[in-house]
Amino acid sequence: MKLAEVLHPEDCTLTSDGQAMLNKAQREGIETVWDRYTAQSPHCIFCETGLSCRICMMGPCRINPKKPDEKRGVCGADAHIIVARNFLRTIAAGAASHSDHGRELVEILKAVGEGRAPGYRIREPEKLKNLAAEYGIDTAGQDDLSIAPTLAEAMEEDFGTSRKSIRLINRAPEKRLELWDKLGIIPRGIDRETCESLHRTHMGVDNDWLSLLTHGLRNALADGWGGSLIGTELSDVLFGIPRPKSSEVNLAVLKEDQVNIVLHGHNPLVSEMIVQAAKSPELQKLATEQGAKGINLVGVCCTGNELLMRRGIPMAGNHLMTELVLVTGAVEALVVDYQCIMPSLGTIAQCYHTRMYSTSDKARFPNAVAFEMTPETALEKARQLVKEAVMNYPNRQPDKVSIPGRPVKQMTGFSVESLLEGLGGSLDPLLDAIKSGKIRGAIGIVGCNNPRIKHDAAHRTIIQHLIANDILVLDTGCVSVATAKAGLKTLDAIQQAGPGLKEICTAVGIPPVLHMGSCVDNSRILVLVSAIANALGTDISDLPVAAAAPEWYSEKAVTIGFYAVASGITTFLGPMPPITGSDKVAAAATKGLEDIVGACFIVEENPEKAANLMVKHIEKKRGGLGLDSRQ
Ligand code: BF8
Ligand code: SF4
Repeated sequence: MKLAEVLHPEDCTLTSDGQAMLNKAQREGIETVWDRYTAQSPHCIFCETGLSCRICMMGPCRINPKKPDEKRGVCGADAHIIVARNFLRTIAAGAASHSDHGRELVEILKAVGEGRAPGYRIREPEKLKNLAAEYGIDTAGQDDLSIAPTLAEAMEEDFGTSRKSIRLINRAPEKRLELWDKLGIIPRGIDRETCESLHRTHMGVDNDWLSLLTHGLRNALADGWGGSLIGTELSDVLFGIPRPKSSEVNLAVLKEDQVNIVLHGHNPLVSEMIVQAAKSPELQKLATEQGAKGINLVGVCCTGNELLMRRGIPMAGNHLMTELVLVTGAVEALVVDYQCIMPSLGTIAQCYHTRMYSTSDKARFPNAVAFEMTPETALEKARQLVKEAVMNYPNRQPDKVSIPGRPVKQMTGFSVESLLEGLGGSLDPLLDAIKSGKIRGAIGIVGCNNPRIKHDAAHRTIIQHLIANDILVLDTGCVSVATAKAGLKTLDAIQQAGPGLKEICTAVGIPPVLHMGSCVDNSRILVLVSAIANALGTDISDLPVAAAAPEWYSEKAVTIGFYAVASGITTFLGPMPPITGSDKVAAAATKGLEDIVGACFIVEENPEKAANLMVKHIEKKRGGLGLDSRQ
């Protein structure tokens, strides 16, 4: 039987544009992530529970709990050691991804200061100076360009081994810092903790599941308060602090009569240069000469989130829409940097006239043109790339083009700075709303899509339930596309909020779901909750807040979840991480950590049940703070 006969688009995705394109893909014989997911199912139960190990070549091994002689790997590792080692490696991979991204921003900052990066500049001198002050750099009498390399070097030390603690962790509340100090989990260096994770998990090093898990907390903190936070802060310095603006979302942001360039990946370094290049009158004229009405840039995934937050560039879709964007047949160029870019995309591009370009030497893809950009060459290369896209427009095959639906409006651009500005310069109005119970609390809904779960369905169900219960939602990453497509980022959506949240959103003029950016921008949420905890003189774990990743798939999402937990934020997960093979590791992650760091994972795949648990959690935290509680 052909897969298309068993896969029904309406079971795969909640979104109508996604369903339309999945139908088209099936008609045109194009394989998608859902076909491959079905082909791969059922998944290996040993891997799903974390019980397989391929760390060394005495193995690979797997633990079969049902067979007494298969309770240990060849080296003697039991289920708890194997599960904890695998889990720590996942955290290390997520931390490495975010932090390597952050490091590239440090490198650009240095290159800008040294005059080696044409096209880039310091857009937020004030933020640059504030950061320099946090790093103890004396900026008196120095101009921006001389501060930049000094700050970059100080940040480079955060990645290395020469510090006792990464610098920006000092933004955490005093009580949290004391706790981390007591537990010995203050990250010393971003790369150091990740490197140590790989060392500890080599055969014959750390064979204590709790010790492995504890280092996981430290490694995750190095990401959240280190690599990710540096990534966010420097993106703001170089490209601007996001401020509220309106834009649009869904596949209909592609234009039938324009050159469409889709920007995919995570690091704004490349996409920002494409944005600059596409403005060139020369290239616009070239587009007209090729019969197009202009050059249309759209984003997907987190590079898209970065551009949306700062430039209002519309979003074509999230993770599970990335293949379907190409199925429209209307894309001249797909430009990618790194992370979450399916290796299938180049093959799908070849079914149309679309050309896929990879821009990082560390992220190559099948059937993509390698078009490496460096700080020195990025602007010039971006111009060449946009030109190639324009010249590809006449190759479009009109009979293969179909752009479904209509664009949906959305508001975006809620950085901590812009929120504060919107509140009149102080957190007090927000704190008052929480204290009075008009806003019961806030939940950061973050993360991915996963073909295990109907695309965008869990996100939408949970968030509608939360806002109806007067809980303010902050979102980042791929979930933010789901909420925007559902119209939840408009002022009209205020009508779906409970009475208290409705009153506050109306007064401030904000939607009940606030877009805070990409996945590295979850660090913005850390900074915000720390500021709230400091203002209330308490710890993050006491606040009526939570995090949730209802449709997560990636290693980065695990790391984010774990740094949230380590920071005292209870985190609700949809899919269960691969830890159930060890009752000890699973119990610690989903319960025991509560007694150690004041938060843990709560796993619930059913969105209605998960939403109810979140509401209960918020009310319980309110009670703990002596605020009125609806429990
Ligand atoms: O960093 S939400 S699918 S695109 S991992 Fe990836 Fe997940 Fe999307 Fe962004 Ni985050
Ligand atoms: Fe097997 Fe141990 Fe090697 Fe893992 S580290 S593959 S359990 S022998």
